[in-house]
Amino acid sequence: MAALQLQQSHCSSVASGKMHVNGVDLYYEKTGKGKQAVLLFPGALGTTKTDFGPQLKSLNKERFTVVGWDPRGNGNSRPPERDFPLNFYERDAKDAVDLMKALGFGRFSLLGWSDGGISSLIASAKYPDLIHKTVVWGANAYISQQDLDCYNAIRDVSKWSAKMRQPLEEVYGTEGFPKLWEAWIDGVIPFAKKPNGSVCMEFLPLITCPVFIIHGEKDPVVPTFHADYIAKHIKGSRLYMMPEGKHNLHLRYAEEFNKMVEDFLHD
Ligand code: TYC
Repeated sequence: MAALQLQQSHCSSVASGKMHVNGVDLYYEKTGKGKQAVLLFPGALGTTKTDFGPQLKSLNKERFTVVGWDPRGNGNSRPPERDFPLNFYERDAKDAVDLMKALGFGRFSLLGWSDGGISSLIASAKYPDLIHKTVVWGANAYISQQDLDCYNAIRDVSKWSAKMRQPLEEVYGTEGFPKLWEAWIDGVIPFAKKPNGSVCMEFLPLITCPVFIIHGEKDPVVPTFHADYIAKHIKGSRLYMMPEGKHNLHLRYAEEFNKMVEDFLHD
């Protein structure tokens, strides 16, 4: 019993560190000792801590080695200051795979939320030899007028609920967070001027690995037509619309989410 407890506490322990990748020091956390490696890809401004508590805690540690990371400019991967050039999704995608390579993983799966979902899809298209399977939720494929309206409606973070705002205020400060959020909004709006307003449309038909798309039917910030579009343009992908899910469905319905993801990665 004592030995088992020791082993359990050992395999649920989280190691953290920084890796020098593509000219920046990227922060990561690693847990589990399973054969399958999985990278958790946070949303806009997100960090492994703000976005993935229940996944780091409860994904099966025997089957998976789970890595969370803070993309460059986010959370503990500062400096540099976060910026949003038109290639930022592709830059994050490359940083993610190069971090996993630097950590010694030859092949791994991606779990990407929202902006992290977009970059995960791009990584899946660009680095097919490295990506085993991909799960995305709350991701958008392009920017329509409806999306633009939404960006402008949530630009002012003082109108957000405290629950949404506080975790990011803790990371970036009550003055820093609104500025960085505006920078993100100003960074994504120009995608609307690209052909079809594409954020990742052209990458979808290039993806060959198995992809599971999850979307909350009640997601107030990313309309469900994005999930339909993504599913339709990735050959053989699987789509699940979670009836009660909103944008943060993996936090609110963590147990159901984790189970679905584990089953998909296992198949
Ligand atoms: N993509 C954002 C994220 O990564 C979420 C978001 C989507 C915010 C659409 C606003 O209009 C929006 N968390």
